[in-house]
Amino acid sequence: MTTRLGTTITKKIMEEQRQFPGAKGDFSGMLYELVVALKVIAYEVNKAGLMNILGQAGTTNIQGEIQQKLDVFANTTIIHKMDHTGYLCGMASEEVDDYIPIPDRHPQGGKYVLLFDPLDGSSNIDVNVSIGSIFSIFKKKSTGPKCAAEDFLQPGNQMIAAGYAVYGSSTMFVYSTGLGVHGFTLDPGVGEFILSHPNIKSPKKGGIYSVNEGNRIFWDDKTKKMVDYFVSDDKATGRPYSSRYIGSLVADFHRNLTKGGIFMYPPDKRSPQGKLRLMYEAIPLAFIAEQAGGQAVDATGKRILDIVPTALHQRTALYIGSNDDVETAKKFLV
Ligand code: AHM
Ligand code: MG
Repeated sequence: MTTRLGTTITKKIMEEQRQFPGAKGDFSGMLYELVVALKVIAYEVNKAGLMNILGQAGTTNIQGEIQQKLDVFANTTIIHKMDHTGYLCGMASEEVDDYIPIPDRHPQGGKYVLLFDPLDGSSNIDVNVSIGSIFSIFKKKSTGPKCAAEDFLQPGNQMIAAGYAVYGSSTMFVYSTGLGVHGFTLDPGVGEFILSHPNIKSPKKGGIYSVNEGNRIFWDDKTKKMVDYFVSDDKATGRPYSSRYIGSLVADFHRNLTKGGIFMYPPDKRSPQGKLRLMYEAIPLAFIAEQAGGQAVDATGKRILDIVPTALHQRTALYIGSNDDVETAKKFLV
């Protein structure tokens, strides 16, 4: 009997490595280690209802939010899986106040920096709604074996890879190294991610808008007009759009990436800088969006990938998705 498993993630990572002349395999090794960490998290998320792991851990993170137990688990899993590989000089996590140093086991120090949101959409953990993990990878810029602040505070246009996992009706892993966007589905039988969505391209224009309309009373007029535009009636431009909002950025983004549409988290009176984090959420997803033919901008219409970060936990407004829909949003912003 012959079996055909399809393209595994390992094979795809190795294939892509060959596109980078001179690559020695460090990046591939690091990415594969990260994939293993995400599989461990997926496994834990999928049995969360069976374990005494749901509910709050009783601690708060730097943003003052209550951390869920699975947040803590996901954060620890990624740190412990990645800190001994020798590939990284440092990490930064949405759940950790400062940079995460790497133990002094490798005298040369690693040449990459990993930033991640270990479990995005944490308000959805307890209610069996899709959540995910988001990451981005930069090359170390500073000299010397240790990481410096400048290695973490790089604009998104310097990023070498980004991606996410969605723990939903199936577990998916989506990533880009700048050679298009590729999506894999976890085959739980063999425990391997199999290429299911090669070279994802987002529809140029979609029919979905995603925003938390419960915040409307806190929006400025620009935002109200923009959202009113998407819900007003005009057959020629495919309006009104459908509203879809899960409340897990990674899942909302993934749906809009494949179906077409726009996700918005505008600034409002309560979060004048926006709610989402530039380094852990906006930048990596902006990289994926652009690689799939879409766009991502902030409240001034500026390209997210061109924002030079000044703080690790900086927040930003975010308008992200299909090219034409973000172009429409920009008309209201600038
Ligand atoms: P988290 O990283 O703590 O889960 O917070 C970010 C989440 C995003 O996933 C989601 O888009 C947003 O917060 C939802 O916020 P709101 O509940 O204000 O609509
Ligand atoms: Mg998040």
